[in-house]
Order: sequence, then C-alpha cells, then structure tokens
Amino acid sequence: DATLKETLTVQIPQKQEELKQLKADHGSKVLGEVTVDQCIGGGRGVRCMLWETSLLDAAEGIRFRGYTIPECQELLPTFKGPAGDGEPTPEAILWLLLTGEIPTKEQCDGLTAELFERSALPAHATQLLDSLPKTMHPMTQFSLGLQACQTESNFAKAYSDGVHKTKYWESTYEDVLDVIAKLAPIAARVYRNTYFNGEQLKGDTSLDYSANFCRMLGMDSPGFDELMRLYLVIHSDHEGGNASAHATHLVGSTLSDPYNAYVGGLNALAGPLHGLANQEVLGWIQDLKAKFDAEGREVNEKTITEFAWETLNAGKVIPGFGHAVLRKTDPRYTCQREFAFKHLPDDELFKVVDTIYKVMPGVLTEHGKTANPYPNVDSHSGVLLWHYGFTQYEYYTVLFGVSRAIGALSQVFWDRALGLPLERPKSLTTGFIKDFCEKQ
Ligand code: NMX
Ligand code: MLT
Repeated sequence: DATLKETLTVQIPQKQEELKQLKADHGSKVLGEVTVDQCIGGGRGVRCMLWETSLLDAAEGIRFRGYTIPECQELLPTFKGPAGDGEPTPEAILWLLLTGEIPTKEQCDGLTAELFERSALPAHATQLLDSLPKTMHPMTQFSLGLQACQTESNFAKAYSDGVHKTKYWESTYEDVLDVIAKLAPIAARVYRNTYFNGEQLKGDTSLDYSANFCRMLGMDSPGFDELMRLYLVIHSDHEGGNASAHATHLVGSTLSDPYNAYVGGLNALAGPLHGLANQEVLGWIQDLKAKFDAEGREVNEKTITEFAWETLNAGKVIPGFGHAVLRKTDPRYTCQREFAFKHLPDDELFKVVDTIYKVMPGVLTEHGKTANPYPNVDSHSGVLLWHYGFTQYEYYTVLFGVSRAIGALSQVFWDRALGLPLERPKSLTTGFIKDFCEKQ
C-alpha cells in the first residue's frame, strides 16, 4: 500500500490541474451576492473560501470528503481492524481528509507509527508548560505550548532558506504531521500539570493515537478509548468558515507556518460562542443541578424550562444550542447520543441532557430569536467525558483543539500545495455602505 506522502505526491499535480481548469472554465461565474445584512452580520452564508476537506449542509450536517458520519463509521478502519468493529480512528479520518481516499488498516497503522515518531516536544516547550500557573485556562496553556514548539517548523526554515514556491508543500507536510503528533503530548501535559501536580504519565505506543493519548492523560479503559476516538473524529472538521478553521487558514495564508497558523485557530476555538461552549454546557448543567438540589426540587422538563428562561432573561445564550449554518440537530450530536444509548443508557447526566433536548427547541422557538433551536456538537460531548470520570470541564475545549487540527491543517496542506493566495477580503465603512445604497 502507498504511504500517505506517496499518495499525496501523486494527487498534487492532478489537483493543481483541476483547479487551473476550474478557473479557466468558470473563473468569472457568480457564486452569490452579498447583502448589507451579511456584510454587517459576520458574513453568514457568503461563499468566499475554497475548502476541500469537508462541506456542511444546513439540514444534513457535515460530510467529510463526501462521507457522512455514519458512512465514515461504516467505512473507516478502527483500532481493532476492519471498518465497523468499533469507532474509526483519528488516523483514518486524517488520511481521508488529506487525500479524499479511504485508507486501509495497514495505511492507518503506518500513519500511527509516523505520528509517534514525530511526537517529541522540545525541552524549552515542556519547561514553559511546567512553569505556567495552574490557574491559567487550559486553552491558554495549550496554545502557548504549541506556540513554543514553533521553533521546530520545517516550513519556516525552508522559507528562510529560500525554497521555491512549488516545494512549499513538502515542508508543510512535515509540519502538519508534526503539529498533530505534538498536540497530544502538549494537551496531556497541560492536563497533568493543571490537575495532577505535574505528575506526567507515559503513553503506550503499542496502541493507536487516541489510546496512547488517553494513557498520557491517565485514562485507561477501553470505553474511554472508544469515546476518545469518536470525539477526535467528529470534531476534526466542519468546513472552512467556522472560526477556528478560518483563523488557521487566514494566518496560514500569510505563509506563516502551520504552528503559528494553528495557534490562531486554537485561540478562536477558546471563545464561548465556539469551542468553549462544551465547557459552558457542563457548567450550565452543574448550575442547574446545584440550584434545584438546593431547593429540594427534581431536575425535569419543568425545572429545566424554568432555568432556561432564567438564562435567556439574563441576556445569556443557552450553550450547546444554535448554529451559524445548521438548521437541524447536528449529526455530531446524534452520533454522541447513539454512543450514550449504547454505552451509558442509565447515566444520570445523560438523562438530564436528553431531557434538555426534549424541551430546549421549544423554549428557543418561543424565545423567537435563534435561527436554529436545535443542539450542536457541544451539547453532548461533556456528558460522555464526565461519565468516564473525566470531569475537569474547563479542560474539555483542549480535546476539541487536538481534534480540529486534523481538519484545519489538512486544508493548510492543500492551501500550500495548490498555491492559494493571501486571504484579504474587502471591508467597508458604515458611511461607505450608506452612500453606496442611497445611490442605488
Ligand atoms: N441561546 C440564546 N440565544 C441564541 C442562541 C442560544 N443558544 N443561539 C442564537 N441566539 C441568538 C443570538 O445571540 C442572536 O441574538 P441577537 O440578535 O440578540 O444578537 C439571535 O439569536 C440570532 O442568532 P442566530 O442567527 O441564530 O445565530 P448566529 O449564527 O449569530 O450564532 C451561535 C451562532 C452558535 C454563535 C449561536 O447559536 C450561539 O451563541 N449558541 C450558543 C453557543 C454555542 O453553543 N456555540 C457552539 C457552536 C458550535 N461550536 O462548536 O462551535
Ligand atoms: C464547528 O465545529 O466549528 C462548529 O460547529 C461551528 C461552525 O461550524 O461554525
């Protein structure tokens, strides 16, 4: 079987030719228009970015290189071997996102070994991580840890050595795999420093990327390994416009290297409207339980509805609900719900999450503002982690950050291989928009 690099080496000239042809045939065709509302409103729905690794449909949800989540679960190799025997591995989704092809189990195993070989952290990065205050948010520590590893960038070195632009992809490939490999030990170190007095644990490289990561965290159960695989696969990519992927793409478009680019993505992910929402969801549920436990009242449809209205009336959002693109329940929510039914049907918090799912779309519809009253991925992820005793929810977004690198950096690889330009859309002032519209 071909290695990942061999597969990409064959694909690059074909993709370059395909893009050249697309521009030649259709370069001046119109993909859409931009209204004043869209210009002021965060560019919602504006089609202005090329993103090869995945595409999001408002009703159906995400397709990774054309495959839905259930299709990926059916087709991609698992840790044990053949597709379907457990959850697919992050190595498999990385292969799929980079190449568009379903890898064999052997190809995945080769990639696992390659990632382990690339995972060492420079001493100054571990020293920096160990010196950070334990009170610093785990996402800030995570981002600083990756930033410190930027000294290892092959792309930055190749660029300063004057590499020809047709060869950018080679050092980008090295950096993309190095960053993904290093994120697991950085994330584990942040966890052990913050919650276990800096007592570090060794991984187990006889396992896969996920299980090795779990051992470094201090988690050692087949159930949690499977959850981690599911988690790292489904959070990997969500087309290009989401804030973390977009930030990575934007920073990368300046030819800043993949380390710097993904630090940009992580800092976008750290916001409560984006990745931090999974932490917020667990916090919201804990506050809800604490309130009604103290009042001696049951958590049920009635009390959840009451708490939801308190949140909305206080001018806050309901974390884990709504979406900038989706208009239905997120399939990433649905597959986590299925995982819960399979592995933890009687879990108390899962039942709370399920009751929230029953009432919240009605509450948000009555509230009347939210374009999408249904749950997103963050609504369910925390309760699964909590079930296995992984309860430090301020840390949850770091796991999202380990995963999102797989998609965002796969695209950065193609950005460099296809020679995509600096991203620099046009901005306008209020005065300009007003004058322009009045002259229409
Ligand atoms: N609770 C309360 N209000 C909401 C919610 C919600 N869950 N979702 C949207 N709204 C409000 C929104 O704040 C806005 O109000 P205003 O006009 O006062 O500014 C109004 O409804 C219209 O917003 P939408 O067009 O529905 O949503 P938008 O595309 O602007 O934002 C989110 C999308 C995801 C930022 C928004 O739905 C939200 O804040 N959700 C809660 C946070 C969350 O779960 N984020 C995670 C998203 C997934 N991820 O992993 O990144
Ligand atoms: C994501 O996974 O990035 C979120 O669902 C947000 C988005 O797609 O805008």
